[in-house]
Amino acid sequence: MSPIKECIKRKKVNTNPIWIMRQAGRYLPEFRKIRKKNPDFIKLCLNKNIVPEITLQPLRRFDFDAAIIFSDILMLPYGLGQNVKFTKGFGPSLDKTSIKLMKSVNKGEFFKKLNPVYKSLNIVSKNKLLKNKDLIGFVGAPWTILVYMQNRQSPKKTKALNNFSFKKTFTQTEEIKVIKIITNFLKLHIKKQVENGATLIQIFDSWAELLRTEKAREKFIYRPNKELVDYTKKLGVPVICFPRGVENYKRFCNVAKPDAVSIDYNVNPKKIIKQIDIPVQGGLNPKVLLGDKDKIKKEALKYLEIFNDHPYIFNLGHGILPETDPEKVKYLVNLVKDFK
Ligand code: 1CP
Repeated sequence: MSPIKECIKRKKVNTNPIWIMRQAGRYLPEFRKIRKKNPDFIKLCLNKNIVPEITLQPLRRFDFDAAIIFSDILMLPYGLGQNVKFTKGFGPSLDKTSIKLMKSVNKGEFFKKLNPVYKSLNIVSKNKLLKNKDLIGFVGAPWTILVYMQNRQSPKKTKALNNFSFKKTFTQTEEIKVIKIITNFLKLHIKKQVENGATLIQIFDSWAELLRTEKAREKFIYRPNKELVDYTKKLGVPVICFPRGVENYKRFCNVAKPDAVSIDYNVNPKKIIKQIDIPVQGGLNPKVLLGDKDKIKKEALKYLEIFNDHPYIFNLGHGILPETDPEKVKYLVNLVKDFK
């Protein structure tokens, strides 16, 4: 059994398994070289000749316990007929969408558009480098996808301006309908990833923090995550949820019941360990990796020690920063592997 699965199943492990969110991205010079030659990001995600190699790049350097397929959560709006473009320094820009447009997309068309993603998973799943390691497939959670589909750009851009507001395309009643459509297509996307070799699914609810009341979180975060968690478990694959900034992680875990929960860097690890008993992943602030080795050691050991008697997958509290020196990643991986 892979180290991450052993940890999730609460088997005694000698060392903590480790992988890093966004591990296959912009901080690696070998990725930047490929990216330079492929200016269209969506096209790159759909290139089955290149994606398997990008997915494996971090494993060629570091002893991670998993690879994550090189793709994006915004492949879902793309599959639903909403074009997505990435501009340097700005991030994603999405075309307008409507319920009518979404409803006009059938399963067959959706699969056809995203087929290269599944093909890449299939290819990479057969690689020897993945022996006894997991291949992580992923989706954005329905709420986070809805935010991008409506706002049509990163909420980061509007956050500072007017206290987390974002552009609305849909009325409140429509929002619930759209969440249902999104959820159904997310299920298909999960199923296809699993059929093509994903051994673990992570659900990113990166914009959970935008919802400020329990009532709204119940409707848009807890229950939609639960629906995807139940669905993924039925496929026989473990599922990790990352409801970034959700505030009430306890309630989230009680309702959604993922196999493990990934915590963001604002979560107090000492407090969370008293509140939840499922396996925990992540937490370390990605900025720590920009500091010197002493600082990295101090901060990483803090998490390792707090979670010494709790099933714990080492990871960061959000994606690795593009300016991170790969040498620091190597240092962190060795530190985690040498602990205990
Ligand atoms: O190793 C990996 O994780 C690579 C695969 C991967 C994943 C899991 C990418 C490649 N993106 C994602 C997930 C993702 N994408 C999330 C959830 C994780 C998180 O919260 O960070 C989100 C919110 C996105 C949306 C997205 N795609 C953004 C963020 C925009 C914002 O609102 O801040 C950006 C910048 C992208 C583009 C992107 N996706 C992935 C890469 C390597 C890049 C950079 C593209 C480039 O080179 O310009």
